[in-house]
Amino acid sequence: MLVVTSDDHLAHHALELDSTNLIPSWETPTRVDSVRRAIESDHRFVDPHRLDESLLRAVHDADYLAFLANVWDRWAAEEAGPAAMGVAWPARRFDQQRRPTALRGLLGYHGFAADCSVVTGTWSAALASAAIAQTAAELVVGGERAAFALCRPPGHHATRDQFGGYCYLNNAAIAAEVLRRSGVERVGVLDIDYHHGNGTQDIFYERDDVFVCSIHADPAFEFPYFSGHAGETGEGAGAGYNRNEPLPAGTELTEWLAAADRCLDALKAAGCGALVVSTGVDTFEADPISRFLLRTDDYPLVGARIAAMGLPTVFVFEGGYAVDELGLNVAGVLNGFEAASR
Ligand code: Q9C
Ligand code: ZN
Repeated sequence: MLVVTSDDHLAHHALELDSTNLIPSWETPTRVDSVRRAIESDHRFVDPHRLDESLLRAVHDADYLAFLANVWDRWAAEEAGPAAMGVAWPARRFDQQRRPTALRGLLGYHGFAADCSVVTGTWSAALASAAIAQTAAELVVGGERAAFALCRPPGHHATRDQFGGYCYLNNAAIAAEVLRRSGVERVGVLDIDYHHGNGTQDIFYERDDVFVCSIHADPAFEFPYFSGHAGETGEGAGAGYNRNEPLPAGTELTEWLAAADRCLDALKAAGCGALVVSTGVDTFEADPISRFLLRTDDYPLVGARIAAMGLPTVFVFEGGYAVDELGLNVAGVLNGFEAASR
């Protein structure tokens, strides 16, 4: 399969508030190396195309994009310290609409979690990551059966106007938008990351042309805590075009695949003409921040299930933090997909 990647992510390594410690984020630059090494002999690598900024404006608000483009420079001028982080968020009964002018206020307005900060290389890395997802989708539009966007930072937690969960720009949403513009009338997003893809859900919640399905840890016990319940099924024109499969801690392959099959059946019944797979492998049993129990040998079966849809497919890299095994697990998904596609 064609793999799109670049080194433009290397200057992005954020800090996160982990329990009561400020630590280097689990979402590290070494994650891409792990995957690259595991897949370079079996797949062909290509460079990203130039970013089409109209795609960013299609899935994110203009004031959010302006905030992201400027926040680091403003932080460096006004504050000290290696990472720009929020300290207060517009919680219940606060004014959700009014945008503050202070930098600290904007960090809360445009963010939703203290696991995620902005550092000097964040914006350029996020733009490069988006360009990689765009390119993988363009390759599929050009006739490839599938392509893999090996990008970071990840994207599926980023909403129309908020960063969080290590995500700034929603790469999967950008890929879906490319497929829509190519004439695919309904695009399916299958989010297999361990965490709920709240950002992708948010972006497409009121649309029926992109059907978002996510299989994830129940938000009752896991991040992002406030999104991802089974009752969230879309609104307005999007009613019926969002599906969540929250699962308990300790979930193993059999239960996970049953949930995936419910998603794939729903995407098929809705007539989706192409698929974006938010490919997180933090479902792995040894993932340091997660509580599912998938094994390395399980991932080819995951890929095969996706291949059975018979749809043009864009894989977009998301989470996965067991860096040593990360590459093998991603390779399993891609190789399982290809073996079942032949
Ligand atoms: N200190 C993705 O997998 N919470 N994001 C971390 C550990 C947030 C994960 C808690 C996890 C976000 C793309
Ligand atoms: Zn995740």
